[in-house]
Amino acid sequence: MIDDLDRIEQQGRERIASAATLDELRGVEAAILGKRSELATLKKCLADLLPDERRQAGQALNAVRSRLAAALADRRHELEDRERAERFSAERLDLTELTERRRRGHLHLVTQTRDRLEDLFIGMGFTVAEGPEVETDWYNFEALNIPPAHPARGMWDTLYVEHGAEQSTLLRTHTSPVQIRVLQAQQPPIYSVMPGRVYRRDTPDASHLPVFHQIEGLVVDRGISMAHLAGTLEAFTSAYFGGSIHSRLRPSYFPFTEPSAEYDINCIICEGSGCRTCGQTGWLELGGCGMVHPNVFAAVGLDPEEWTGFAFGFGIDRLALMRHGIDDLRELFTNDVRFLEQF
Ligand code: 2NL
Repeated sequence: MIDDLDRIEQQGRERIASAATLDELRGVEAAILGKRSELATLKKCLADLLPDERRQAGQALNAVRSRLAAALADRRHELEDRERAERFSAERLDLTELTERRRRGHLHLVTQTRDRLEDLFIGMGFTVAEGPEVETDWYNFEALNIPPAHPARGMWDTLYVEHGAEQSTLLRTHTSPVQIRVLQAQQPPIYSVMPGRVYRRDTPDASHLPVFHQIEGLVVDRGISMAHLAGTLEAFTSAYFGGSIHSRLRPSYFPFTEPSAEYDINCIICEGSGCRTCGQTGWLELGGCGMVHPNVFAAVGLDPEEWTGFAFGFGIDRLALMRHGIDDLRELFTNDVRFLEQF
């Protein structure tokens, strides 16, 4: 009987070890410990033995039974761990892979630049205004003190739209008509910026495009002076380019401002010492500005004795080029993703 028990234990351990799944292990358990197992049969035979032998054999049988039960439990834990690990790895969703494979787009460099400019001016207390891109001659020129035969009309190569009387309708050459619309719609005080797309009849080259972007600013209040203009542009300059870049004004001419000035900043490449970008001058021209001309106030029915104001304007595309050291405007709108995705 002891020999039988040794064999039963040995075979039992082998069957336990070779069970590859929990299901198989349950089958093995029934076969070696169940009612129809060899152990159960042996147990029934105990009754035929003498009392001394019966006790000895009974103890040996129970010891084998409990060692096999322990081996079964160990194997069960092992298989449970393995099956859980397999289920987890089968159910795993790799979400990082999704974000890596899908290339995400982003806002165009010019849009980013425009958003940043708007944010800065909003931070300085300005509101943002927009208006139509197809305009009348009156809004684009006449209200801005540029009557039909004015020699300054040559400053803007205009694209006309076939609509109404000859040359009465055009693609706006600057965002100034939006300023006229704001002046008509609101009573001063006005502190607004007008960003947007503008059009000129130009052949594209490194520094000209027939479609480009401008932002203009307009302040109308009582007692506004050139000092407010210079201070506002200086505050904007250091906010946009950093505290080491400053601005200056140089006398110029625009029909809609008097006096008028060019707005320059320290060259952001050499910070003023002179380089190729600034033509050794240390300064970069950013745009124009001036005090709102009395004739512009008159065109919108404001009393130039009561109201004073300044205006400024500069190109958004050019600003984006300068900030990133790009040397050709056309790169911005060729729409080569390999170029655009850098910004
Ligand atoms: C430039 C120069 C400028 C203005 C725009 C303006 C608008 C009104 C009245 C007076 Cl309603 N002025 N705008 C004034 C001076 C310069 O832009 O170089 N832009 C790219």
